[in-house]
Amino acid sequence: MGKGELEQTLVLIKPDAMKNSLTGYVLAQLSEFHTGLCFAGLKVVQVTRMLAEEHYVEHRGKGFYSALLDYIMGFLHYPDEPHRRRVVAIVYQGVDAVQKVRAIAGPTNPHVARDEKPGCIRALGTLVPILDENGKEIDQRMDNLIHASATLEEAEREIKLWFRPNDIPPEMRAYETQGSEEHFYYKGETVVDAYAPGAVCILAPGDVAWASDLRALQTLRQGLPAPYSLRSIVAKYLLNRRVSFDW
Ligand code: 3AN
Repeated sequence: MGKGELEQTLVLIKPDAMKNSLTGYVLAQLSEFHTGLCFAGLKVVQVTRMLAEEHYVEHRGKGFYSALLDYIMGFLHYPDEPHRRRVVAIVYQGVDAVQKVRAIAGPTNPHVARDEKPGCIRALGTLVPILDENGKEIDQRMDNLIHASATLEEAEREIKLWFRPNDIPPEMRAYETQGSEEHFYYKGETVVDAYAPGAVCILAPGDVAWASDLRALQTLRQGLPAPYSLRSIVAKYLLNRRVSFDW
């Protein structure tokens, strides 16, 4: 899909929006009536550390990175209610989906959003100081209610990071898929083809995968470098699974 044509984009309704009961408001702002966009996929996700780290990989090492992970994992808005730590992840589809959603979301910084684009979703967000161990402010966290893919390339990376093909109806999948003919297990930061204690089955014969994931898994299993990290591929397969590993 080229620019301006039928596109897909990822939206996350983040824990601050959930906590303030703004889910319905966000969905209404992005409704097909207002935007011409429609759902291709939608799910409730308890965000693992692995997924958070992969989603925000470009911010690794920045002063606000650790707070950003805690924020998207829901620790900051639901410190005592682990069962409420979740986000709503949505794939929207339509003409110019990336730019349409970015425009309605507004600027990243909620204060800038209020100044420059009153009425946008992020104008309802807030800034929270990040303090060091002595209570000195070292950075700011931006609680800006929703995530929206910034570019078409980012949208593809992010949709493949959060969604398996089977989360999206076949007719609405934007990226090449392929059936797996083998087992792939995740074990201790590696991918293997046979079960061993502690291994988690990622793909089995007959399962449908993103073709780019399958190619990367085959390469990684041989111990060769792949264009995508193993964690960026397996994170979505570990979502919402009640198992005893700390992902
Ligand atoms: P956007 O979400 O507008 O695409 P990104 O991708 O640059 O912006 O940043 C992702 C998230 O990281 C933002 N939503 C915000 O919560 C946080 N963030 C980005 N830049 C900063 C910053 N300079 N200070 C604090 N938090 C930031």
